Amino acid sequence: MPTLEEQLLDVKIRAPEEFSAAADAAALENARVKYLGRRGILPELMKQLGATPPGDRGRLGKLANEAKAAVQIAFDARQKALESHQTSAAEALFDATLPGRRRAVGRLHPLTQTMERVVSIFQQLGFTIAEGPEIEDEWHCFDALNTPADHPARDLQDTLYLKDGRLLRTQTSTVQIRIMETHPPPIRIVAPGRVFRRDEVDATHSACFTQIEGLYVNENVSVADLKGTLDFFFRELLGPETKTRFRPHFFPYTEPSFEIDFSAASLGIKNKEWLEIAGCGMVDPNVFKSVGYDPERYTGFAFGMGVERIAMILHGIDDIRLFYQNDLRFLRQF
Ligand code: 2U9
Repeated sequence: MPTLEEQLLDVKIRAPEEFSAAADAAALENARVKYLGRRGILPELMKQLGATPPGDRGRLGKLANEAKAAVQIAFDARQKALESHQTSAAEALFDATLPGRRRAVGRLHPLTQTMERVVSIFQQLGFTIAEGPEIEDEWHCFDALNTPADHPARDLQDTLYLKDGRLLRTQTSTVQIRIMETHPPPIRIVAPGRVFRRDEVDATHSACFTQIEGLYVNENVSVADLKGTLDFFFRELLGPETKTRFRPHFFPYTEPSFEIDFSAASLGIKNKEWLEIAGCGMVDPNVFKSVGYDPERYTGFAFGMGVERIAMILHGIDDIRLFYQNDLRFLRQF
C-alpha cells in the first residue's frame, strides 16, 4: 500500500497526463470528476491528512496543496486548449467562396400593386386619397347617394346588415359623401378600399372586394372633363393605343351614367373586341343637395372600378378567389 506522500506525488503526475489525453470536452470532464470532483481522488487524499501523525502533517499538507494547485492548472490549460481548437474547427468549415444564401424578400400583394398603380395615375392629375370606415350607416351608403328605400341594392339579399341597423359599405362612395359633408368644393379625390356584398362567391364574384372610386366637383365640370380624365387614365394603365367606349347606363347617384369598355386588342386579348372595365357619370344633383352643395352652381363627375377586375385584366387571371387564398405559387408571379 503506497504512502500518502507517494499517492500525492503520483496524482500530481497522472492527472495532468490524463487531462492532456482527453480528446474532447466530455472526456476532460470525466477526468476532472475523477481527480477533482467532490468524491474524487484528490479530495479523498486530503481527507486522510487528518489521520497522519502531527509531525508529518505540515509537510504533507503543503505537498497536498501543491498537488491540488498543479492538477487544477493542468485542467484549466487543457480546457482552454480544447475550446480554441473548437473555434478553429468552425473557422475551417467556413468557406468564403461558396455562393451567398438568398434572403427571402417579401413583396406587395398583386391587389396592392394594382391599387398603387391606379392611385398614382390619378395623383398625376391632382387627385388626393380619401379614406373612410368600412362599417357605415344607411344615410352615407344609400340615402345621400340618391338610392331610394325600395332600391334592390338595399335589399337584405345584397347588403350585409349589422343587428343595430348599420351595414358593411357596398361601395366606397360613402367616403366621398363624408368628404363633401365636411369640405366645400372644389373636391378632387380617389377613395380606394374594401367593400362588401352578399354575393354568391364564384370565379368573378367575391363577398368582399376592392374598389377605387373617384370624384371631381367644381364649377363648370362637364362630360368632356369626365371623358378626358378617364381616357388619360386608361391610356396610362393599359397602353397609349387604348381606345375607350362610353355606353349609356343607369346608376342612382349619377346622371347621365356610363359603363366604360376598353379596346381589348390593345392588351393582346383576342376573342373580344371590347371589355367592360369601369363605370362613371355626372354626379346627380340630388346627391349635391344631400351634402348641402348648391346643384345650380356646382357640377362634378364620379367613377368607380373594381381593383380585382383590373388586376385580372392586366395579368390574365381567370379566378378572383386566387387573390384571397395566399397561395405562394400564385403570389410569387407578381
Ligand atoms: C358620389 C357620387 C357618385 C361612383 C360610381 C360607378 C359609376 C361604377 C362600379 C364599378 C365596378 C362598382 O366595383 S364595381 O362593381 N362602379 O360603375 N361608380 S359612378 O359614383 C359616385 C360616387 C360618389 C358622391
